[in-house]
Amino acid sequence: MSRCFFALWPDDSTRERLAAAARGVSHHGRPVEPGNFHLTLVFLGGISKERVQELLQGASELHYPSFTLNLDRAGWWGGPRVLWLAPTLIPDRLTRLVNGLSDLAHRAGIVLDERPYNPHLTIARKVRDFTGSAEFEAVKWRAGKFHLLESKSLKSGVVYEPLAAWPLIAEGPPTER
Ligand code: 2AM
Repeated sequence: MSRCFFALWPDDSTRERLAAAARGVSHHGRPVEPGNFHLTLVFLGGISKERVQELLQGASELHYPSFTLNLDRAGWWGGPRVLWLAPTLIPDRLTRLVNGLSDLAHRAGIVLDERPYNPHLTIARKVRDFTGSAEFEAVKWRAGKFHLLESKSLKSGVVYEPLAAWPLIAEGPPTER
């Protein structure tokens, strides 16, 4: 079984800008390595090799348009104690992509988390409280691909390994927000 999820995986320059933004958010938690930064689209959990193959095939048949995310907001959830960056405005194209990938996962027989989708990029864990102190430049992230990632627990900690990537189709300017 592999622990997998679909995600947006930033390119190097976006990753650097995200790292700079994350440094502007004060906390006493455990920072996430910038090399691990990602935005989960659909969390799949532990799945078999056959399921992975099915998803690889299914995802290659999807066609969704690219979009830009503006990560302009820092926040904290007390339950899982994670600190994150998120977009105030959720592009309709992101929602459509997540719905398409969720349908694909359902068709492969994967039972998904039923909680509403809340796009966020975790920048620190084990954060006991957050004063809201954040001074950073919003990061515009042009999402031109999506990835299937595998989460691997190593002695040195968790790392995410991209298993495959698919392009999002470049289209004219969005008509929706
Ligand atoms: P998080 O950053 O808020 O922890 C890999 O674990 C990725 O999948 C993380 O981005 C994690 O979100 C997300 N995720 C979503 N649902 C999850 C779940 N039920 N268990 C673990 N991770 C989950």
